[in-house]
Amino acid sequence: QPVLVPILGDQLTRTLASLRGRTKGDTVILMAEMWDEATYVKHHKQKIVLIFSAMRHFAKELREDGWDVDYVELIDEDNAHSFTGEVARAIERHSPREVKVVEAGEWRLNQAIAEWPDKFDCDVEILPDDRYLCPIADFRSWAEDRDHLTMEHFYREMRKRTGLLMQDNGKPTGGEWNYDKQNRRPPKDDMDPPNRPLFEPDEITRECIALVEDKFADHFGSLDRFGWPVTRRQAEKAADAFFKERIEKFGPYQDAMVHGEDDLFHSMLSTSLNLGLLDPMELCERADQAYRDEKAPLNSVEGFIRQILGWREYIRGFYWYNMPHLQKANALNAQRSLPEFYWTGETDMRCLADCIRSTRDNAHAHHIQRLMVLGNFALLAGINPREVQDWYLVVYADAYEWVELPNVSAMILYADGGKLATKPYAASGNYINKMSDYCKECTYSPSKKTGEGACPFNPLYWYFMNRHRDRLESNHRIGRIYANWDRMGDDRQKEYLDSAEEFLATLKPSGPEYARYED
Ligand code: FAD
Ligand code: DLZ
Ligand code: SF4
Repeated sequence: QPVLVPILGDQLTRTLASLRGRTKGDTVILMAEMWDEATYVKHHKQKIVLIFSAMRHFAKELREDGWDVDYVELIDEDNAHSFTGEVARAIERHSPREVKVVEAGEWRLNQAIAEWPDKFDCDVEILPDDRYLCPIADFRSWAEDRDHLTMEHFYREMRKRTGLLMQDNGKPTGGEWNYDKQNRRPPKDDMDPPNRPLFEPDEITRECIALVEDKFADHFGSLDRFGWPVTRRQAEKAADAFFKERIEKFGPYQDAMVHGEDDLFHSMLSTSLNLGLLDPMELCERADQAYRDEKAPLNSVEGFIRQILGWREYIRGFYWYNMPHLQKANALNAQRSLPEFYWTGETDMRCLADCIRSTRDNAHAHHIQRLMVLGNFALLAGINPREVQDWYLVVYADAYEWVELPNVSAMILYADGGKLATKPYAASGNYINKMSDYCKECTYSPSKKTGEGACPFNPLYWYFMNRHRDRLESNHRIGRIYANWDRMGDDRQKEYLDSAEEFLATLKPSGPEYARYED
């Protein structure tokens, strides 16, 4: 009787805890393409192709290596289309003595897995996912006695724990923990960012593209530019290109945005990291080494390590610490429907239109686009968290609930009431104008504050601040701005509020059919 090892679509790592120490003759690996996973939201077409293709490549490599892989395709007749259903069928086929599974990345699936010991006759072992650098239990004990879960504090602990960018005397390399002040450069005309490598679809990927065009035709997104790494080898090439061509300017231009420039100096490695094709510690060590070899400046290397060792781990810990209530949190009582332009891209707001275009074409947008353009608009316009969550989970190829939900609910919408962010990331058109070239050719003007032709972010900003004055006035990081508001006087304030309401009245709501199938 073998051991059955089910592997999920984002667990494509050779050293996965459930595979470590196993012998080939004694193990059956189960992988399944499932309707439930492919449609719990209507994922971007590129995201489904990416996951199916990476799963098929991973299964092929394991087989070539001599492993027994039972791979269930989406179109297999008896496919049960759920994780529990597929494991139940595999138990009938293989009569294993034990099922060994690594916990899932999402709460909903982990709830299902927790029922397996009662459901199945054989033994079931559920292992922690140790591909992350901070175990969930460690985050919990760090978080338990704190009101504010400041990422910077968590990050410093992780630096000390891993020794990344640390001196022998226990001080941070270069004397500072954080070099963000050097990392806010606006875009320049001669930045000349190199393109990331796009990987030409091979036969397996082409089959997945045909499958997705056939079965998921009404899902959001274009497949024309599909070029994501689908194997570890390709992901390593993508990482090589980043360390060779882009890390130097990664830091300074991290928050810059340029119309039509979809990669800039970002690593574009999140899809590979989240699938398990790349290891977070290996990437951080490589960045640390690049600094020590004088191949990359400290502000870029520290910035990159902070994103992975700090933000990524912190976000995952935050997710498990706050589930399941994070899904329903709506501290600002935001109730407006998501505007339809988030799906169609049809808006005169040039910044939003470009971010949505990139999202549709690449299943990707940079962090600052997700945060300060798409997220800022959703926050200021008071879009309900449920629809914003669905949108982000659908549209990005790197989106899984453990990483999407805290970023959306707590980081951009302040829906958790401020546990993650010390103040809402709210900004007027000024910020976008400073950090991008979007405004130059926009129908709207960022310097016009109200009325015809004013950048909608300007009145929306004050509309938001006014609406949430009770909650925000006492916040030491943002409260001071109310003095500016009060100085404006009643007539000017009314112009702002009327302008915002007039704009909001023009928004066409989107139907739920974009994100979810009907029940
Ligand atoms: P880089 O800029 O090169 O950064 C390097 C790596 O750092 C990323 O690959 C990623 O693994 C990690 N990272 C950076 N910021 C974050 C963060 N806030 N949370 C977690 N990891 C981070 N990232 C996802 O992987 N999946 C998501 O579903 C997702 N949803 C987001 C939703 C919103 C509203 C926001 C504001 C951010 C979201 N992010 C998400 C974080 C970030 O935008 C992406 O990780 C990043 O844009 C991926 O591109 P990159 O690999 O070029 O990143
Ligand atoms: C996202 C996704 C999709 C689209 N399809 C599958 C699938 O068919 N089979 C599978 O094993 N996993 C898939 N996934 C990834 C899972 O949804 C993911 O493992 C969970 O969301 C946990 O992070
Ligand atoms: Fe966006 Fe306003 Fe600038 Fe237009 S003017 S691109 S809407 S920030």
